[in-house]
Amino acid sequence: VALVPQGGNTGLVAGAVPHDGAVVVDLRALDHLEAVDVAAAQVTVGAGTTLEALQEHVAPHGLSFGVDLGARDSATVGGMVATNAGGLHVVRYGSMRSQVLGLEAVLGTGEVVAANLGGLVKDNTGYDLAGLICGSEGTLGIVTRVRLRLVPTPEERLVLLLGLPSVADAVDVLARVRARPTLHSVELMRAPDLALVEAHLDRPFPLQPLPPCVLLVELAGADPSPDLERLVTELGLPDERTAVAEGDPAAAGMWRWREAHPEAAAALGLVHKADVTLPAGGLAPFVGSVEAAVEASAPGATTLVYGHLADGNLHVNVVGPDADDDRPLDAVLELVLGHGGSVSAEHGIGRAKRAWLLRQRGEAAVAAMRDLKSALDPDGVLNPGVLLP
Ligand code: S2G
Ligand code: ZN
Repeated sequence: VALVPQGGNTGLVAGAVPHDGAVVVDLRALDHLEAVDVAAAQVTVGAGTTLEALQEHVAPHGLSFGVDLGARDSATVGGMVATNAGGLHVVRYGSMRSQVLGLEAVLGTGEVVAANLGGLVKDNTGYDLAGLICGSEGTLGIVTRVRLRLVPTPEERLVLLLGLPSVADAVDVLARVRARPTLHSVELMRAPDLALVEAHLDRPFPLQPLPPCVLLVELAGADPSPDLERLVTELGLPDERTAVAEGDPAAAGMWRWREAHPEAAAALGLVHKADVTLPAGGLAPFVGSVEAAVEASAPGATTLVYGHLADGNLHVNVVGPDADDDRPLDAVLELVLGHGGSVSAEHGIGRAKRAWLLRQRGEAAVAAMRDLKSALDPDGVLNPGVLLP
């Protein structure tokens, strides 16, 4: 019987949708939280633990989890491992694969495999099964427990908004921002999309008039203010083009502008989502041509472009085309491949992007993936129809 593992069901590429009589394996009951290993700054949790529950469990120990994302109240750790989730702090801590020290999973054969659940930071004994299962989207094994790396909670957070004339300017600023040791996030927003968010939140953005391009930069650590001052001085932006928030409540207020982008798109109608990566040199040209690429096949569509600029990861949200009209997103993904980018940065392949895997990875790599699949799931019961074309 085909099995479809599900955690919080917050996936964005139809990677956990049952078809043809498949049985959904709901993992949310596996939500136990083991004691935090403070000395090692690690913890083992059940796959069904929500990201929010994990964050609350480790916070009293002065520890945080390196991956954070908007769906934290329902996304589960197991699902985040299965999709190798990225989120808001990849530039500082990496994606889920960088937080996973070990895991337990049930393979398609029914075998229960434990890979370094003890969390040894160095265990160079054979293939990295945890790393392989991370990002396999439930097609090689069902994750049941995960051993995670934790990070010291930064004492102070500063969130800076930088109003810039263009995406090219924002990409130029990246090098200076990356140089700051307290850097935790760099998110791109654009004026037309911020105007939609202003309408959605029914309040004005802190920088007025809306700059063509805005970078949200989070600096966090023991004392991030020298980094902030140095960055603002180096950039030499006029005061009216910068805004700073200090401390959690004010920082959350600034983040609300970025996290409300998908909501503002959804408020307009059905959203066709592309989650893409561009090489640094391709970011500005891509943003400069993506709306025309959409317009060609979907006149009058609304296209939002925002995301994790330091990771080269942009979210393209298109509203307007019918649910079954893939032409606009196909045009976006062709443009991405034309720039040497990736058709999926952090959301995974699921069912939605399966047709693009061969284009992205090539015959030999996909053949190797099939070999791995047939070894670990010989009967093809794990999430059939997902990831592999
Ligand atoms: C983001 C998740 C939200 C979405 O905003 O960073 O990865 O719906 C996305 O695309
Ligand atoms: Zn994202």
